[in-house]
Amino acid sequence: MAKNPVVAVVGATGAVGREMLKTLEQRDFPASEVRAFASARSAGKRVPFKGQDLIVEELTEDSFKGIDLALFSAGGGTSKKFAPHAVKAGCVVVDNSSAWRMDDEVPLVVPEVNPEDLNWHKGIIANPNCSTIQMVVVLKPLHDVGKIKRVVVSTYQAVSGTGQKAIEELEKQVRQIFNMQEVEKKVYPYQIAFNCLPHIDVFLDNDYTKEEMKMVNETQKIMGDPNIKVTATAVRVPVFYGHSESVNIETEKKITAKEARAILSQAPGIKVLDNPKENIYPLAIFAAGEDDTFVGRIREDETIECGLNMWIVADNIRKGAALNAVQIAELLLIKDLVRVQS
Ligand code: 25A
Ligand code: L14
Repeated sequence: MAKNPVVAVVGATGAVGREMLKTLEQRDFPASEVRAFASARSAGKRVPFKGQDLIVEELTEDSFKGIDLALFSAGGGTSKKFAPHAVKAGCVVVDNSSAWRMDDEVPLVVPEVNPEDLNWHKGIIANPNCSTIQMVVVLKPLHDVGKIKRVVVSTYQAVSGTGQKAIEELEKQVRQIFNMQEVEKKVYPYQIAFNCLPHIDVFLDNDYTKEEMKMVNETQKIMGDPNIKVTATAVRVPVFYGHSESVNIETEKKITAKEARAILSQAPGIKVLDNPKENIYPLAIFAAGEDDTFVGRIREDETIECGLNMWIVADNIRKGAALNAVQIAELLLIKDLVRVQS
């Protein structure tokens, strides 16, 4: 039996980093030690882990000595700069930022969809974008049966995706509005309270946002099929936790709504909540804090021969980020793909 790895959480003071620590604890991840890193700003702060506090250390190029496995969620810049140093020190990196996702040398993994891609990792494994993760968990079992040709998705994304400061902004704006004060905007270009913003991440030359193009490119890479056409509209809504998505798919072979419900109820990581007569359908308030991806409102698209509509909801900080990263780490250990150094 191999020894347990020393694990680092990089960005441990952030919304995702804290959830990573919580998830490692809840799943009793077999670490011999867990260490917390963030920027100099947070060094010396405490973050809770297993009933105690970890003292946050400043991340430097030399931090990775003696660390076997690092979970990064400190933004793309930090990942670009520090992940190569981690790999040089013999550490395996599971990276939650967008920095390495489309790199041909880096597997992009959702454990329910493409666990086999972990086998060719060269030190870095990328964790996909939150909106993409919950969508592919549902698309994969349907693709296996009916071969998906095209996906049209609109997202309704929670503010927690942007981090703690955005959670605070929504809270504050709601209070300001009820007190008839002027609304302060720091994180988003417009008021998010009682509003919807068709704008997530930066705009690109093709007038799509980067978030929308992540859904296109990452879906093809994870599903291992460049022929799946995806078009996306990503929208920020005034919800704290849980992304919702309206997803329309066109398949080669017809799948009825009834068949889709049966296929999805057998699939890993999915809970079907679909009983319209009883008002049962997925909601962000049900998904918050849960591990499963919820799917419902499954209907045949009556405008085409082989099409389905559905509503997919998951906790963006858990399955969309921290949980998926920890599941990847668990699989790396099971597959013996981490070298435990001491
Ligand atoms: O580039 P990307 O990939 O698009 O990612 C951008 C951001 O999106 C989040 C994550 O934010 C990331 O920073 N994110 C990424 N993937 C996500 C996903 N799938 C995702 N969110 C949801 N789903 P976050 O808030 O979760 O985490 C930020 C953490 O990163 C630490 N960090 C930043 N730079 C670092 C670093 N750690 C090491 N080295 C660096 N160079 C950051 O720690 C946090 O833990 P921190 O010490 O910088 O900040 C701790 C606290 O300080 C406050 N604060 C933040 N910025 C400032 C500030 N205070 C003063 N001035 C500031 N400029 C915050 O309150 C924070 O809690
Ligand atoms: O992982 O909601 O690429 O603002 C970047 C922005 C995740 C969420 C990523 C947001 C994200 C995000």
